[in-house]
Amino acid sequence: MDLVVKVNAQSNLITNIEARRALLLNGTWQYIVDPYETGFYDYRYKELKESNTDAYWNSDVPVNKTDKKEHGYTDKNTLKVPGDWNHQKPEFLYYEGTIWYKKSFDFKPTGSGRYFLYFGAVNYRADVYLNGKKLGMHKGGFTPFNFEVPASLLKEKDNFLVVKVDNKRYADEVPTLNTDWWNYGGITRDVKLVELPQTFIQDYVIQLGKPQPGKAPARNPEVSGWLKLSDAKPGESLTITVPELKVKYQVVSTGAVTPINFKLINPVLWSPEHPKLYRVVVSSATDQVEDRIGFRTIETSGEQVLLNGKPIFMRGICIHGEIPQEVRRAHGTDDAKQLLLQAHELGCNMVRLAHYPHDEAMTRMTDSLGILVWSEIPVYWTINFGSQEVLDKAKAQLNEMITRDHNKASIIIWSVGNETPISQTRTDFMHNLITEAKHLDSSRMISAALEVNYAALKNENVVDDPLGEFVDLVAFNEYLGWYGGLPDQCRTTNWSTPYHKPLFISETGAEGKFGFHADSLTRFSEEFQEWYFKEQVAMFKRMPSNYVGVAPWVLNDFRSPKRNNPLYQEGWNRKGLYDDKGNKKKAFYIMQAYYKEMSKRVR
Ligand code: GCB
Repeated sequence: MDLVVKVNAQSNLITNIEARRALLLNGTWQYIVDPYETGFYDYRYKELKESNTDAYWNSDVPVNKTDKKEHGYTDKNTLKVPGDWNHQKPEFLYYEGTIWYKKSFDFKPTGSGRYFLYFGAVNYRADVYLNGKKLGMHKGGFTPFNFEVPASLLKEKDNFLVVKVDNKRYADEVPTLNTDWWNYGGITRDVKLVELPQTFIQDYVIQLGKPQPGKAPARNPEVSGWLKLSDAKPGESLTITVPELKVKYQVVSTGAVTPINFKLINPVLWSPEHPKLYRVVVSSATDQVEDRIGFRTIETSGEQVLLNGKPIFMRGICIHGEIPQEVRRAHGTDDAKQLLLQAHELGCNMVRLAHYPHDEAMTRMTDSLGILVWSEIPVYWTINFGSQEVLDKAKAQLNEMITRDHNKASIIIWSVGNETPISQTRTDFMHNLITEAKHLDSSRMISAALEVNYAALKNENVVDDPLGEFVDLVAFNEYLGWYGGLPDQCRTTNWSTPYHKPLFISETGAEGKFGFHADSLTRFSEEFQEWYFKEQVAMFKRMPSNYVGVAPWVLNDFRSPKRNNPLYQEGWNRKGLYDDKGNKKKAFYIMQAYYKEMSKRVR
């Protein structure tokens, strides 16, 4: 067994925030729209001093009648949190810039605890201020972060919480300027004020270690991982119980991070057929936290993917974190349910959460429904691979994605990016991310969606991107018949990889507008898309024996400013198997039938 005692030293993210006592700060927030960032910079474009009364993080209420105030929060201007701003007001539909959010709240601390403001996600940059003091700044639109709030800063009445949210795109950010999805701005996930003891359980990994290569997990498999306290407390007694399995494991802490290692006696292993989750209770001298954790093993063995020691075939679908019916970012349980039920109807046992970490409600639900997950950071297309700073930003997001979800059994693949153009600089950058991902979590597969050069396509195509050497699963996006030639080209096309690893099709798709009917040669018709999938499925059936699954692009039509055909697109990417109203297109039934067949053949 390999012992996974790896933790990124800089990370202060608190895991399993759901289980913590917290004041939920969701709801109505007041806002000021500030395209020139007047509330942040003075007229010489220097950042305002913290105490400057013109700064929008400071009170908007004049003290004397002679005071000059040029900003103010009012109930005339409010936004709902969580939620992107674009869908909430017609004037914000295409807004990319800064909006200041403000929430007043009362809070009575209960004792001698520590307090943290936790944000599920803010797209893209968040500067957070409480009662005029800056708590911190975070970049990255899809991962959580928390800032400690000194207890002395909290008031019983009228705390003045301000978040400056800026979703402008920049070349040196992750993602970069160019993406094929809409850049929804705002506080898009939950906000909480969390109360914790002085020394608390900050993070833990309670997962099965890797099994002996190619072997089924032992009847009494070993949990190996670690437990991290907020402060180094060597000598403290730590306990993990799994009541249903009668496990009570005790260990003495060795510092901030303590390795753990114990056996489970004959557990029901987590799988799509039986997504068993166990109640797990973690305690230290001063803290206790509960979780629901599934135990399973995942590995590649030769050219196969083994779940609990048995080969699997992944019947996947790519999903954007968007509710197209309301043209907004998805968040929370209801949205997760809607998207996952759609995938379930298609016959999926796997989802690729593209192209960024989705709301935690999604991965909690995949855990309880038994749907395998590919989770990805938005290292997308042509980010600045030559920049150390950009690499650090990508690593920070990788770290946050993994820390949030490393106890979720459903997640089997961490992806470090999508369709990155081959060059030595790119390969070094991506290799670095893969190494980091393995360092953070050596129990899951690491992958990246590689791309295909359509100009160079032949009958025999080899997926030989040099990154193939470093990933566990060779995954590639192909759109043969949409971006290259016509769908009948699939008849003579074969795929392989020289890396002797499992091969996964991480995207394939064509546009079709629901309700537009024509002959199958007419692009954007449902019939064209249906033909495309018929030819693709016939090609899948000729894939080599290391073909382990496919995730078509994409579950639903989604908003993209790059899609400007005035008849068929109008700002929508129409590659959904469902349209933006939830209607199933003809192509849906082709994939559904294929998945039905595959579910009988391979488990
Ligand atoms: C891709 C990208 C995906 C796009 C899709 C398309 O290869 O990975 O983000 O939306 O193609 O529709 O072109």
